[in-house]
Amino acid sequence: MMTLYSGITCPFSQRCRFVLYEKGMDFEIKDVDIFNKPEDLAVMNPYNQVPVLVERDLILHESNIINEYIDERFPHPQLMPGDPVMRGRGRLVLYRMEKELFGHVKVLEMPEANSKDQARAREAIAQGLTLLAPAFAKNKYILGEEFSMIDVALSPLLWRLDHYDIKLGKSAASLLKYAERIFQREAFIEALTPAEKAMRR
Ligand SMILES: N[C@@H](CCC(=O)N[C@@H](CS)C(=O)NCC(=O)O)C(=O)O
Repeated sequence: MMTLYSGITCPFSQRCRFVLYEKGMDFEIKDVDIFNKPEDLAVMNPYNQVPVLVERDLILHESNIINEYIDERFPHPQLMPGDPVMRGRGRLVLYRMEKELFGHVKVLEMPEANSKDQARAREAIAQGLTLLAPAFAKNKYILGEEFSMIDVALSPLLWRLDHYDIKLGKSAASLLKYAERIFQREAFIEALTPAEKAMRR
């Protein structure tokens, strides 16, 4: 059985919980307090961070790497595109999402970050999401008509917009409608921790 070491408010851990619930197989989630980390976390992950996935003698860290492993190990429903061209495109979107959005999310997750850096991070995220928004006027999901791993990866940020105090203008309306579509998925709801549920009322 797979065990996921997961932070109860960690957006990266939420991605992995979401994929585990989409697959509907047996797994165990161990909640980790990131302000009081267990000693073995640094043994499992040299960066001493969650999420970490353990399955027998395999130990993985990095949310997108963990999610691709789960997707290949349990292929139904497949979340990375089956076609190599679309898979290549999907990986590129994931890479850019990490650089252009989640790099800033990390600043907002750091209690020690100063308010100037946090304001800059909010601004960069708002700009990045506003640029993404027009695509949802014609596409149901990020890669087109099919829900994929790329939607999984973005969703924890969309869930936290109010929590991070990020305001989007009217031009992002189609993105917010898309977000509601993701939030209604059964697996998304099941994967939320009580602390994450409290982020949106
Ligand atoms: N790139 C990593 C980021 C993981 C990450 O930043 N985890 C945070 C919690 S959200 C953490 O463990 N922070 C504790 C620390 O850095 O000491 C991933 O995608 O898994």
